[in-house]
Amino acid sequence: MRTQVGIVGAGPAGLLLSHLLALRGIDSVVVETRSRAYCEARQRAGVLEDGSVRLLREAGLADRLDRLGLEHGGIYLQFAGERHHVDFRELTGGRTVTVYAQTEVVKDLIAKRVASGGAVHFDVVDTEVDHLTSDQPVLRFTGADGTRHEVGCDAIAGCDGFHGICREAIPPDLLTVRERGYPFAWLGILADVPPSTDELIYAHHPNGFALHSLRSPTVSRLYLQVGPDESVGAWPDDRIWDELQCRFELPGSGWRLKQGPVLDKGITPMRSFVGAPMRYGRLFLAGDAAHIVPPTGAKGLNLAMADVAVLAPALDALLHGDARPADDYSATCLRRVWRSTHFSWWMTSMLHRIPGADDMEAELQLSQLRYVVASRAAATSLAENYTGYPELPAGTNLAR
Ligand code: RFL
Ligand code: PHB
Repeated sequence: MRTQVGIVGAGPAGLLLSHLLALRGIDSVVVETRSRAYCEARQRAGVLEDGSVRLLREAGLADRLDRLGLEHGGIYLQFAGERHHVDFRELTGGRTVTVYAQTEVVKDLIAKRVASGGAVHFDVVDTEVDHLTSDQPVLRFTGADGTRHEVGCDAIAGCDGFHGICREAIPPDLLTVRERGYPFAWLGILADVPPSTDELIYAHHPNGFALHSLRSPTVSRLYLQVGPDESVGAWPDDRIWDELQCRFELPGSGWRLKQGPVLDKGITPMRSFVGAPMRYGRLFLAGDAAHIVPPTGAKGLNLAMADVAVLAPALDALLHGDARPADDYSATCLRRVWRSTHFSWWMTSMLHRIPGADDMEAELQLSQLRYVVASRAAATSLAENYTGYPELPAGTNLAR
């Protein structure tokens, strides 16, 4: 087998890259260890920045997004028993975000790849990448029918997430890692109940952080800060709802969280991680394979999409004899990655109960929250970061 670009991983990064390359007439093969059904059902992110929505529209991927996505002009920050609105539209001159689940983005991408005859191999095992410093790197995998394949490529994209094999193919002395763990995790549920809010609520509470997000007019997505080593078994539905009611309570307002059947439940650890450079020879890392952020700023999916928006034109140029954009790929992406890493760390530190924190730290946290909702400058900074960074290049020009 031969292809121009071998892509490891059929998450948002790998699938979108494959599509952006196809728009440029570049051939790719995507390999994925999980089944198609698993990839389409995995509950993860839910918020798209302005720039991500524009990219999907320009790439012809927004039919369902334009019908089903929920445009939000702000968020609520709740603390000390009060709920405050941060108005993104007003603060940023009209910028918004769109609530559209990662499951739907992935479904749209897979449907498009399959409809246009793109090669996506699900249920593969034993993926290997080799000869990465030559100009003919090799991708090997065993397909669902047990056949071993070897694919000669011009370049390989490692879009295989945080636990994939591609980052580990870079010699450790050539990869600089910066990382931070957090002493808590998120318990997330999907509930068959209409949202109790028109926009996301980020709640700071003495018991810990809570987030009310949504998936559709009839389905809600809710999160609770829990201990780093807790198991889902310790959280029966009643306990989850009681804790959510407590953390979102607004005394005297009459507001109450609507409850319904829990459709999905999972625990996500929190970590910041940046591996650099995002390239080794003809191997290019994109998305979670290179960097992860805690979900408090809703940045993970958006960063994955921004990376491949830079990578597609860079690979196009490389394949046509111009190495410069590929040489700049890592540095270009890392500027956005570090901005999002800082913002996610800042949101996480401001909103969670930090185990072991003393009264001094608790007061500093509350002071920061009061400042964000009282100062136009501080609120604008949050709004600008949350909605995205038009000033940082993401290579959204799809034309060659
Ligand atoms: P993905 O989505 O992890 O996709 C990588 C794909 O690679 C496959 N793979 C392999 N395929 C072939 N051979 C191998 N050896 C392979 N090893 C792995 C995997 O099966 C997978 O299908 O990475 P990508 O495309 O970079 O996309 C990134 C986003 O998925 C991620 O940043 C966000 O979802 C992060 N994230 C969240 N972000 C938010 O903004 N809000 C959230 O609420 C949120 N929740 C989450 C999350 C990430 C989670 N992970 C990674 C544990 C919840 C979870 C559970
Ligand atoms: C989600 O809808 O899953 C979501 C929204 C905002 C976040 C994290 C997750 O900050």
